Amino acid sequence: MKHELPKLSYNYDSLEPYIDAKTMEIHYTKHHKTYVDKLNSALEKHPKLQKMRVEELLRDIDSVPKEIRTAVVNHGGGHLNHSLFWEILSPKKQAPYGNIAKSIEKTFGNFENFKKQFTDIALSKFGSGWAWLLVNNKGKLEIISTSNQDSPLMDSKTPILGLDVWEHAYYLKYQNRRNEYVEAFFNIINWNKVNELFKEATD
Ligand code: MN3
Repeated sequence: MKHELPKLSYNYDSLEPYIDAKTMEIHYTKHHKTYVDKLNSALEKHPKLQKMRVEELLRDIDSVPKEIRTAVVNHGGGHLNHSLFWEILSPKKQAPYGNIAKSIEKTFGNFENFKKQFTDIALSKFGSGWAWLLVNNKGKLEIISTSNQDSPLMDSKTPILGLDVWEHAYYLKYQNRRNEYVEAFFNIINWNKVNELFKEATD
């Protein structure tokens, strides 16, 4: 079984003006595609691992053979992180609602505090990586960042909202203005999907 690029549920230009069509196209057809291809080639000689979901490989990364472990972390992580990212974006502006909205208020005081903490983490990530809202192993919401394509799953944490802060995610439109990109992100979050993932992670 080969891993595949997931279908997008919107067009490259659907997230304009917040994420431009050219960035979406390159990000999806080049960057994400390369993670998928390199994951498949890393698993080429490991038929047993080919049958596993990327989530399973990453949750138990220590049992992945040493000679392909780094490739699975980088390319498996890259594949999974981007697959989540596309899903939690929406062309239609939504306000946070439901259980996730309640839980954000409970954990961070109010939505503005959450947004500020998430933004601070996203802006202070040095170099390439991701900012996450996740459910930790105690079932609590937490904001963290990870480097490169490291997945929070390797640390037993389940991501429910993620923002790619690699320069390739925003440089064409925003150049060095990562702050404007992070601000824009809050206009295109698919809270419906985040609610779903929150439910799965806490069930
Ligand atoms: Mn990316």
